[in-house]
Amino acid sequence: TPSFENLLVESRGPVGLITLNRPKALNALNDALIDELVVALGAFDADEAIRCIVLTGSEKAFAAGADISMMANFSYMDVFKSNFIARNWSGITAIRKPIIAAVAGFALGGGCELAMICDFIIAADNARFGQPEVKLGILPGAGGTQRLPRAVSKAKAMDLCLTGRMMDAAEAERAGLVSRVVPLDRLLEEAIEAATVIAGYSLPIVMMIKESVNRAYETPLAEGLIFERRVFHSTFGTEDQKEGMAAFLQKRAPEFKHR
Ligand code: CO8
Repeated sequence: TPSFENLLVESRGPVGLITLNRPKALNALNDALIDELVVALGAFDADEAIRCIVLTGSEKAFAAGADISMMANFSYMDVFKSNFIARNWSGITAIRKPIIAAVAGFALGGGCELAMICDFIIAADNARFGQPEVKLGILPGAGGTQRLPRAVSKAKAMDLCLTGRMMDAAEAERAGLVSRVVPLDRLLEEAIEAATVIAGYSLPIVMMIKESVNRAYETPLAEGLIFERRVFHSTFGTEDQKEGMAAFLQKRAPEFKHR
């Protein structure tokens, strides 16, 4: 396994666990961290023993955004030429196995955007989400103005992006940004339990579900429904469909072959 400067990487059975680890800067994001994250995610994606991934930060911060000390003196040419932010983020969306974000503390700016790029978010009760870029004289640059309105509503997204205020875990759950809120001391356990449930299913089926739900964001409904039906039909060509249904009828637990 490669060693990382900004991440801790370990496996918990079939679950790959990645912890953002720049504690001095509240896990502020820089290109080096995202580069490492793409490598670590790619390694889990390629590892047959891993079937689901959990991405987390510290108790105080999932990530407090892009590193402001790094950005402060950037010029337009600096950010244009280096394709600042977007350069390496597409490596995250290329991952085919599910990624659960387990968010405690601050998820601000790029940190909120990173959580939203994951497949779903489980939040600790101390989590706080926001897009405070407006306060710095910039706007969100890694999907905040695009993924947030799709995840919540135009009203909530405008409110957060324009005022720069933070929303707490309860508000984030009401708004639909997070799938569940759990006590801080249960966060990692709960995320790993959810990932372990997912890891118990057929991996190709799980990847088809991820791919199909993601189509909902990228295609009109009619196209998405056609995509879903094609993939749905294809599941009947898998051994795992035979096994899943046989196990149900025989009142036993399924033993999926493709995991
Ligand atoms: N960048 C660099 N350093 C940071 C950042 C950051 N985003 N956030 C916190 N830190 C540092 C602080 O400077 C401080 O360092 P030091 O101890 O050396 O003074 C340390 O972390 C602890 O922070 P605080 O003392 O401020 O802790 P508090 O508990 O008082 O406050 C807050 C916590 C509210 C999170 C506060 O630190 C804060 O407001 N941080 C900035 C949040 C912010 O504006 N984030 C958005 C950044 S812009 C952005 O993300 C652009 C998005 C584009 C995507 C790019 C992804 C690569």
